[in-house]
Amino acid sequence: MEDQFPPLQNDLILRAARGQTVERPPIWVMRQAGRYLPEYHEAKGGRDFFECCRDPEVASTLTLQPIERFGTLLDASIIFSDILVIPQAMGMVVEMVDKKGPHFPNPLRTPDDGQYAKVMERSVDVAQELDYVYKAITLTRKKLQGRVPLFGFCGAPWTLLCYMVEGGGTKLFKEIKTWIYKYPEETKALLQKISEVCVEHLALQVKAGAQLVQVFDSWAGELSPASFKKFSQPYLEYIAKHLPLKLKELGLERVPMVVFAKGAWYALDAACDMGYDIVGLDWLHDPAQAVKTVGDRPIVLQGNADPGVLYGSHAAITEAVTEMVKGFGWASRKKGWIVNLGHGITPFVNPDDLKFFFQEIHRLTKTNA
Ligand code: 1CP
Repeated sequence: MEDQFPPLQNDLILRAARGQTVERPPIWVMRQAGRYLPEYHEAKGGRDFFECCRDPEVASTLTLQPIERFGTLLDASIIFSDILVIPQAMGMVVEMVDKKGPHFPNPLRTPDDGQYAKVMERSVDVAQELDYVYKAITLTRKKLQGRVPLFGFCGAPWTLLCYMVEGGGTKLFKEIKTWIYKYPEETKALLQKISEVCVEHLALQVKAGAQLVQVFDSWAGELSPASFKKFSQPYLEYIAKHLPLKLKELGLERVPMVVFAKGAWYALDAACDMGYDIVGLDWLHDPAQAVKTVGDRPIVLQGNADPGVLYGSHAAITEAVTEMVKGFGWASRKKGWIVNLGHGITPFVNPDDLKFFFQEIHRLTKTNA
């Protein structure tokens, strides 16, 4: 499988992901392709968002944009797709409304509204439904010419269920809270079903050429510590346990797995034992404290600058980078850290300020070498 692709020239993130000592911390940024880049809007044109995801040529062009722009400052790419392709594969209609975000015309409202039974009973042919993602990955690997490794990803079951039940973004989480506190058993059945699709989707992304994978639990922080244990953690663990088994079944090597449970600061200790290699941190974590929590466990941390610092002055960016380099103990450890923001890069960031962030990481980790 791997021999069909050009040889890798920069394997820094793969070595760091294995916990090896490295010359500098690898860097990538969640949502590094997308709305803050003028070339994204240009390439997307008037096209619908999901139409872009479904066109491997367009999706690979968008994936490569940050790599073309930032060159050797970046150490990984992430396939241009969305977490909501899984609900689509499960038979739900999802539209992307310009400037508003995702919209499900028929969300899951109650266990007996017909839609629930339909989703539960449907057998999902992931390979067929999401074939365009795998085609985009294979094409992107070829176009990358081995410059950097490529991430595949999926949404975590909890986060996906939030969207499937709420019908889009929300501040209140009224519908999903109704589900977990009124219909916990039906909620768990759905989460299990979604988890199985996640495993299949990640495995097929690896088969297509993804070299690492990340599970985005963007709404983990909406759960209490007790409800996180019931409605998110078991399903994150299911994915971490079953993806390697599925890969083995397909005759494929295990790949490094990242879990990013945004807002679930209370679950950091648990996240280190969920079966993932890398634990993503949002910016609410103090890096030094997180390093302490990891202790002797073979876990690599990823993160975690406040994405908002990129709206600030260069002095503020330098200060944030300095604090991170110190907090993750880079000078003395030289391992265990993948640089990222604490969440996706936000619209309206000037790409030159992101470039400055990258340059400062390179400069300040070299100084300490
Ligand atoms: O470089 C990349 O990372 C691009 C690939 C990518 C990824 C990893 C996209 C493209 N989306 C995602 C993940 C994703 N999608 C997440 C998890 C990461 C996170 O928390 O930021 C989530 C929650 C979504 C759902 C989603 N898709 C939203 C959020 C809505 C809300 O509830 O706040 C939005 C706005 C989208 C659309 C989307 N997905 C990706 C892009 C570039 C866009 C913007 C589309 C556009 O307006 O042009």
